[in-house]
Parts: sequence; structure tokens; C-alpha cells
Amino acid sequence: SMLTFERKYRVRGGTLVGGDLFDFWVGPFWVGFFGVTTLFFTALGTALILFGAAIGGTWNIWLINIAPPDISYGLRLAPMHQGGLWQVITICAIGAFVSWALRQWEIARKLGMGMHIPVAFSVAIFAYITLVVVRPVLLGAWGHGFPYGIFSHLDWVSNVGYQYLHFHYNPAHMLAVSFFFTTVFALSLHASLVLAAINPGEGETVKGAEHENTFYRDFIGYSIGTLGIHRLGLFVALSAGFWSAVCIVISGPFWTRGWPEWWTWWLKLPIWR
Ligand code: BCL
Ligand code: UQ2
Repeated sequence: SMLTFERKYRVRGGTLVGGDLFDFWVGPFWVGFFGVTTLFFTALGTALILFGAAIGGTWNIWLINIAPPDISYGLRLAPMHQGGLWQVITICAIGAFVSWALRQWEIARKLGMGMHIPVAFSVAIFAYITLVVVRPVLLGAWGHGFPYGIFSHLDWVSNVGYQYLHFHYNPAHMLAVSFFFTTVFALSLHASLVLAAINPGEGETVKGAEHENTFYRDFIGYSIGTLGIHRLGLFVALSAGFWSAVCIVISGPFWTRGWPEWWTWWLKLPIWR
């Protein structure tokens, strides 16, 4: 069944591809051309992951692993059992993620909204593509992509981290981590403030934006505002994803030694040299 306001928004148009052809709903879901392509890539990719698990020798969920080709294959296509499966799954993953972003774009157009949602999701896709395409291409082998598996991808992160001796010294990693922590801090401030406003004590009325502003002005002399907190949240969250992509793409293609060594320029500043 439909909520009372839903029918009003079931309007024609806004599609980027296919005109009216896929402009319909299945239950609560709008389909669209990119709904079809999302479904296609997701179904094929999931089937290939199941196939990879079936030939992988274990059904232990923690140990299932679909590895990229050996470095010796360079940037060529590898045989299916030697990493080719990883390559096709990667194509399906990118196809599904990009289809999903374009579907968000079409729905935002249909409803006359801003493009903030597809833009935000694109930053996550950008980080993923940096890991499995951009950095492997810059390093000359698909074998530099990360393996698809729970423990195996953790091992990859640890190994690649220690390859640069101490990844915490990677300046872009520092920025990414700081932005992730700032994001959760800002979200906890926002969530607690909103819940405090709408959960008044016994006999009190529900509070709104003026109370929220007043709380922070009384408390720290500054309130960023109800719109401002969402702008700040989007900025710090997107920055976290952006600097994550930067921190891994510079590890290898730009800097091949340990990250602690990168800081010698700082240690050699004339102030304290
Ligand atoms: Mg580190 C990366 C934090 C210690 C080595 N590290 C990261 C970053 C993040 C981070 C900044 C990963 C997030 C990311 O890329 O998001 N590291 C972090 C922290 C510590 C830390 C907080 C800590 O100590 C407290 N790291 C260390 C130690 C090293 C180390 C010192 C190991 C010894 N770190 C590395 C290496 C890497 C990181 C190596 C990276 O490669 C990684 C990085 O920056 O990668 C870019 C970006 C988000 C994504 C990539 C997700 C994309 C999602 C896609 C688009 C959609 C998925 C849909 C999904 C399949 C659908 C599911 C459907 C549902 C089931 C319904
Ligand atoms: C705020 C405001 C909100 C909020 C929050 C604040 C009324 C409902 C959380 C307070 C936020 C500040 C002071 C910024 C903190 C800065 C960083 C970098 C974490 O003023 O307006 O709206 O949710």
C-alpha cells in the first residue's frame, strides 16, 4: 500500500536514458533504466562471488576469498581461476555502484531536488575505484587490487600498511582518519541535540531550532545552525572519503619508502635543524 503523500510524487519524467520506457514502479521501487542495469550487475556479480566461493575450498564465511591475479599478469586479463573471476567481479561491482549513483541522479531530477545524494555516493565510489583500478593501473598490475574476502581484505590492509613501515605517518591517512573522527563527533552532537529537543521532561513541550541554537550559544558562545550542521556533516564525511582515496593512491605511485621517512622535510626545517 501507499502512504498518503506517495501518489502525489509518482510523476512522469526526469529520466536520463530510455525516456518513458523504464519510467515505472514495482511496488514501492521506481525502476528506470539504471534500476535494470543495477539489478543486472548485482545479480551477475553476486552469482560470480558464489561461484568463486564454491571453487575456493571453503564455505567458512570468514575465510572465503576471491583474489586478484598474480602481479606477473600485469594489466592483462587473467584466466578465470587465476584472478579473472576477481576482474569480472570488479567490473560488475563498478557497474552496479555507478548504476546506483545514476539511479539516484534520475530520482533527484524526477523530484526536482539537488544532486547532493548522488554526489555524496560518488565520493565512496571514487574511493573504491581508486583502490581497485587507479592504483593498480599506476603500479602496472591488477594484482595490487585488494582481495574480496573478510579476513583476506584485512590481511591486505595490514600488509600494505606495513609495506610503508608505519601507515599512521601517511599525511593523507592522518587527514582521512581525522575527518572520520570529526564526522562521528559532529553526528553525535547533532543526534544528541535533536533527541534532547524532542524528548522534553515530563510536562514540558517539545523544543525546536531556537532552543537548539540557544543551548549551543549558552554553552560555547556559538551555534552553527540547523542547516549549517548538515552542511558541516556532509563536508567532513566527503572529506574523509576523499582523503582516504588520496592516502592509498600516493602509497606506491608517489612514495615508495616508509611513511615516517617522508617527514624528514619537517624535521629538517631551519627553525629547529
Ligand atoms: Mg588505515 C585505509 C582508517 C590504521 C593501513 N584507513 C583507511 C581508510 C580509513 C582508515 C581512513 C579506510 C576508509 C575508506 O577508505 O573509506 N586506519 C584507519 C584508522 C586507523 C587505521 C581509523 C587506526 O589505527 C585507528 N591503517 C591503519 C594501520 C595500517 C593502515 C596503521 C595497517 C597496519 N589504512 C591502511 C591501508 C588503507 C587504509 C593500506 C587503505 O587502503 C584504506 C583507504 O584509504 O582506502 C581508500 C572509503 C570507502 C570505501 C572504499 C567504501 C566504498 C563503498 C562502495 C562504493 C559501496 C559498497 C556497497 C556494498 C557492497 C553494498 C552492500 C549492500 C548492503 C549489504 C545492503
Ligand atoms: C548546532 C545546531 C544543530 C546541531 C549542532 C549544533 C542549532 C540542530 C550539533 C552545534 C555544532 C557546532 C557548534 C559545530 C561543531 C563543530 C565541529 C567541527 C564538530 O549549532 O544548530 O542543529 O545539531
